[in-house]
Amino acid sequence: MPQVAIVMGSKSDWPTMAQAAKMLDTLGVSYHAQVVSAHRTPALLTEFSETAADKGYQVIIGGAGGAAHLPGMIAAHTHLPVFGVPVRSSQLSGVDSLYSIVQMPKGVAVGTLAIGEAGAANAGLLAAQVVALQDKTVRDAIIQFRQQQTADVLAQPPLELP
Ligand code: RP5
Repeated sequence: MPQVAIVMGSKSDWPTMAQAAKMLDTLGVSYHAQVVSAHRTPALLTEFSETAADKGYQVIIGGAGGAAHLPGMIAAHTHLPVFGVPVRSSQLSGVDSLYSIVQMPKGVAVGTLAIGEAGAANAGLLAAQVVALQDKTVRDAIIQFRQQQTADVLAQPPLELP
């Protein structure tokens, strides 16, 4: 069974949420990605969330835009850690998504990431860091990724005027 579930409110969220999948690929973490909508498929959301732990998922990443209730409603149905990604919306640029995800009531937690692709990539990274607590191969991959990222910055040539 995959270690991480990536769910999103609509297929239109996939270009953003694919950044989470790419990060998990980079770090050698297995995942399953699917559309689960809090509003359009509420019964599926309940079934998915309530069975996620028994299926073996360790972390759930939920991405949604606009009235982005998906991560919070998943968190309401499972004890697994849930990371929420606010997807950039066409009307309000994702600030609506951010506010919808971040303001959880005390007692039900969602770890909220930044709006858009950076948030999705970091959700993948955070999910891998959770998996790495029990998985030495993933831990080594994260350490290697961070070292390479640092080396790439330090190897950049001096800046010149544009
Ligand atoms: C949300 O509504 C989805 O997460 C998506 O970000 C947004 C728009 O969905 P579509 O109309 O593109 O399917 O539920």
